[in-house]
Amino acid sequence: MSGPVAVAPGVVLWRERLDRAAQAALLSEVFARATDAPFYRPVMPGSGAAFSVEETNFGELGWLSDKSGYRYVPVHPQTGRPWPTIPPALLDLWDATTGYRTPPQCCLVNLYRPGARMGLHQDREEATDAPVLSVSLGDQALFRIGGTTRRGPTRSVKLASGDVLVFGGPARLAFHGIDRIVAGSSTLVPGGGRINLTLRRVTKPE
Ligand code: MD6
Ligand code: FE
Repeated sequence: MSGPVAVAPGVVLWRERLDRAAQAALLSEVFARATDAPFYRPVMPGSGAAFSVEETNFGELGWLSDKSGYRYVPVHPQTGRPWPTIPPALLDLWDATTGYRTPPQCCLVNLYRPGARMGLHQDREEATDAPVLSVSLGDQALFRIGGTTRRGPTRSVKLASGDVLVFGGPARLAFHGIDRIVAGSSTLVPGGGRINLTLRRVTKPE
């Protein structure tokens, strides 16, 4: 683990914050929960076009995109069951890196098989000033971040397995996305690909 790097105002990156053993332990916690809350392919509001990433969630609220919009929901859209709990190691990481006064309510899990990507977007369905904490596992990804308008300059940073990013302050509403995955750059995820976990506070703390 090296010291944090400031990627942009409000964006702090710890490369390899999780070592290989911690990555493997977290990955098995993720896949164990995904047997109860299977990955599904969300669709875009309006058009109904399928995402190239697959998703599931942990925590009291899960982020969902479907034909009627983006929102947080308490149950899995296919099973109707509550989402599994957030892995304790992630709650510890939230405390250690964000220092935010209350725990996260959502862990959105994105699964990128080779070829999957995520277009530039803002995360703005959360009614709070809390940062978002992002953990990368598996294949490297090219992460692009810009400003708070869709146009304008962007910069790219490679995210590798074990990297942890805190996204807050002036960057909280910055556009960002994943241009591509470097297939075969890691052996961590069985079948290949990348998992990204983002921890979010959704509602304002009391
Ligand atoms: C990804 N990450 O790394 C996608 N969102 O696969 C995000 O969309 C993201 O890394 C909010 C804050 C941090 C992020
Ligand atoms: Fe995002």
